[in-house]
Amino acid sequence: MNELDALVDSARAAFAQAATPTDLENAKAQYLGKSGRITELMKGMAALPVEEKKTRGAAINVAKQAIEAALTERRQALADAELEAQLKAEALDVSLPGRQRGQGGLHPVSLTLERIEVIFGSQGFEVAEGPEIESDWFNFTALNTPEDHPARSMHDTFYVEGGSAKAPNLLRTHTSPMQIRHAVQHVKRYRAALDAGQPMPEIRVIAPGRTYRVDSDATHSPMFHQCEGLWIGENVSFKDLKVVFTDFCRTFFESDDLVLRFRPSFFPFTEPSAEIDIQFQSGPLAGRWLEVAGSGQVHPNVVRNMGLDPERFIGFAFGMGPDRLTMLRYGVNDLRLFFDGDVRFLSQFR
Ligand code: 2NL
Repeated sequence: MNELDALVDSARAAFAQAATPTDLENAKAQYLGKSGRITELMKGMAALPVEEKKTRGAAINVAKQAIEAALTERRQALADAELEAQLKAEALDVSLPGRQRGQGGLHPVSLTLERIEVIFGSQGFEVAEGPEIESDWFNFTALNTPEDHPARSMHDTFYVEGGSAKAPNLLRTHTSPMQIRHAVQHVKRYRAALDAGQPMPEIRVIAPGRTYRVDSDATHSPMFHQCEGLWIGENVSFKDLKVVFTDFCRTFFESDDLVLRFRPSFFPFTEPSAEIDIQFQSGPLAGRWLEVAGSGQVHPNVVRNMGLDPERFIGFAFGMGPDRLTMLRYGVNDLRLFFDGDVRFLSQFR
């Protein structure tokens, strides 16, 4: 093997040995650099006669080009290896299970409130929502509750700061005050027509929401939900209440196999008053009478407090507990589960 071929071989070997781009550039300097082997050979030609210069120069050039080709090839190989290593290090395992995003859902009582709103909505009832901190007037007095009624005592009602002795602020004990507010607004709107003896559109409203009483055990929570209903017109009777409420129960519980019973009762705001019980004729709850609502014909004093003449306007009202309806519908046996905020319980209603 001649000297130049040996030089090319040694350059290839040196490039192959270089493990990094830096090593490779150092190896290149030994052959192609300013004082590298090829450069030295070129300088060595100066003393040669012209004819020899030609052939010698051409041969050195061939060797130089071979070394440059080897360098380019090794550069590419190192770059490929580097890219390969980088891709491997940053590889994503697309077969790994994704990180789970917690899926939310409505609270079971919210689901019940939505159902109630949709069902009564389809019967022409508006939905009225309003303050949870109420005045004594809207919560008790307007509803014909006597000054000495036990519900007004500190043992039953949460009173809050900011009111006066005459008009204390309290946490509403039912949603009826919202119905009074709604009725007063409605009557205001049609005052002129009423005074002219013209008809007024009926008041048909439900008031769902949070309510508060001083009470806490397995079946009572200091915060609970209520949904009241009110229907006032010139020709509204107990029969209408029975039709509306029967339809509500059958739709809510998704069963026509259910009967209603009106049991005489007492509330300050209605006269006469009745508890509404239902009985399933089949299914897991069959045979037991279940109390689902209180109701009655709105007391004349309450009609008057709405700004209406009780000789002309009459109607009925009812109040029910969405928490209890939710327990019945899903078979939940402890009310406190609704308010503990335990996701293991709540996620079952998603
Ligand atoms: C019950 C009892 C009831 C009412 C609520 C009412 C509202 C107005 C006028 C007259 Cl604005 N009455 N509400 C009437 C009877 C019973 O609820 O046991 N609720 C769970």
